[in-house]
Amino acid sequence: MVEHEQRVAVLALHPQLIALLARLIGGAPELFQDQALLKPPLIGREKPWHQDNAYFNVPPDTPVVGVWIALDEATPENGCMYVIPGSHREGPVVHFKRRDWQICDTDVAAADAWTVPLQPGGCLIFHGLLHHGTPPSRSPLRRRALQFHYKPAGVAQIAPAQRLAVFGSEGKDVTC
Ligand SMILES: O=C(O)CCC(=O)C(=O)O
Repeated sequence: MVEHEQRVAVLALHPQLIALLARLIGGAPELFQDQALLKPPLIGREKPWHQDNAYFNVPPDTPVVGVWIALDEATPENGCMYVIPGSHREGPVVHFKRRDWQICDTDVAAADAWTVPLQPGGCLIFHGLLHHGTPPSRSPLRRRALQFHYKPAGVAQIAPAQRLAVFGSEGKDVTC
């Protein structure tokens, strides 16, 4: 979107945001993914608990930062973010192909979860290893969001097999 829509580029590359991200990342941030996340009314699907780094071919402990911006009011009813504060400090955890590419439900400290309701324009900034997800929506209110992901500029790429050796469950004698 950033390459095609100036209004998105203005947000994703805003100098104040980039300065904040540089402090969090400890170096120059590089935008590498932008997404529109649409949870429709009444039928919006769950995004189960996961760590974003499980999806990215960068060294698993890379300080990737996600920026999730609500475009509509986001509430527990229409599928706002749920996070487990501090869970990024546990490092990478095994993901399973279940309802999605996700952390096993029984491996998540769900009792420690915080909901993150946001007004339109409100923003959640979070580490790529944070355990997070969104519930299904049965609300009549749609929930739209933008999400940008940044990594340290110049960070090495890894092969998918290297990523799965850490985040994948195969060969680890673990069940879900
Ligand atoms: O917006 C959502 O419903 C889920 C977003 C998310 O956690 C992700 O894309 O990694």
